[in-house]
Amino acid sequence: MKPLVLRRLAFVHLISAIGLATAMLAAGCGEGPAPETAEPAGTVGAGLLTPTIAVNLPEKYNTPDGMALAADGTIVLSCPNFNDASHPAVMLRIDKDDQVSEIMVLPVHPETKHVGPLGVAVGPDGHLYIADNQSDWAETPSSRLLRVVMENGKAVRCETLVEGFVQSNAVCVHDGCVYVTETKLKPDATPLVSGVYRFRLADLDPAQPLRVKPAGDDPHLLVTVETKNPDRRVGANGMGFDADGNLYFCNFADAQILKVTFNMEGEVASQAVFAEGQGMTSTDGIKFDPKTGDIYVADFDGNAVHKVDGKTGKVTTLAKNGNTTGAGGELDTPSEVCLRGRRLYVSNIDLPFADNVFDAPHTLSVIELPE
Ligand SMILES: [Ca+2]
Ligand SMILES: [Ca+2]
Ligand SMILES: [Ca+2]
Repeated sequence: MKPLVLRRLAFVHLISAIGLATAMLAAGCGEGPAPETAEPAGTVGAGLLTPTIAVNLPEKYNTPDGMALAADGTIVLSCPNFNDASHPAVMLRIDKDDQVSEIMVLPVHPETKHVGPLGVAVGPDGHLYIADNQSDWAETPSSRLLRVVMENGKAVRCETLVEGFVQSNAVCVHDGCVYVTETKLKPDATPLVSGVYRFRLADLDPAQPLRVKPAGDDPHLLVTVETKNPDRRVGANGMGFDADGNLYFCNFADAQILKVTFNMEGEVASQAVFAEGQGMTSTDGIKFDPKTGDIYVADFDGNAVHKVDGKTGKVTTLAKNGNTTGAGGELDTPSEVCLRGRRLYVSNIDLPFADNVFDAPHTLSVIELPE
């Protein structure tokens, strides 16, 4: 195990590195619905809700991140354990009573000897599709898309489907395809350029993992986006689909959510900023509310959770607090959200970035939403 200080520096590097490279989307970015003002004020205040503890995680699950709701109502949770890597990275299950159990300790990358599960999606096949972020351990693009094959509720093996990402981050499975956000296409380019890949599931073969071409030259690259924030090299991050099949993804450091529409052939028809700022400091993980069509956003830098109106893009801050340990359910650098019924679960990844200190407890918070 590395000394604590070294490990913390490594995490800061990991987070600061969550960025991107060259762009094409710049044009699309400017074509969104014209904002009413330069930046309409979001809504905060009287409506603020108080998160409470959903799960106190043991030390061996010290870095919760990606979450996805499975068909049986359990929440699948990625736990890369960046904060204390003396414990292996693991996929967890949060049952309906908020009890935690292990799905699988993930096998490490054959060369880096590490594995960094971030975003996760549960496919219609019941298997888990996982972004393995290798960027802190590899000199060359080594991040991957993994699949944990599930049979009768049990993990039977972990496969590599795609390799060669710089920083794979979020995963969605939609309409026969798997989508992966790449937070950094060209590691040294300024401004940062990131994007979203799309792969047909039927084209992926674990016996011969697909290797994406570097630097944004791969034909599976669907869209790209530039990140203008000069102080934070973190681009494409959380991702989701609305009920009409439109794709939304986060541009983390510019505190944006972008919307991508498709034509009848499934080609990109438009790309535009759907929501930006309005109280959001960053946009990390997102989930749609199937009941209202609204989007919930984990705001890592803002230590907050927001709701974005799915029709207008107006932002309402649901919860926000200062720098904490996470005790009692207070937000502690939240990176992902997951809605189960009217309970909005929040992963507190607790990476030691800016003023935050990695500290016990290690938690999932929950925000009870109104009916
Ligand atoms: Ca994320
Ligand atoms: Ca904590
Ligand atoms: Ca903390």
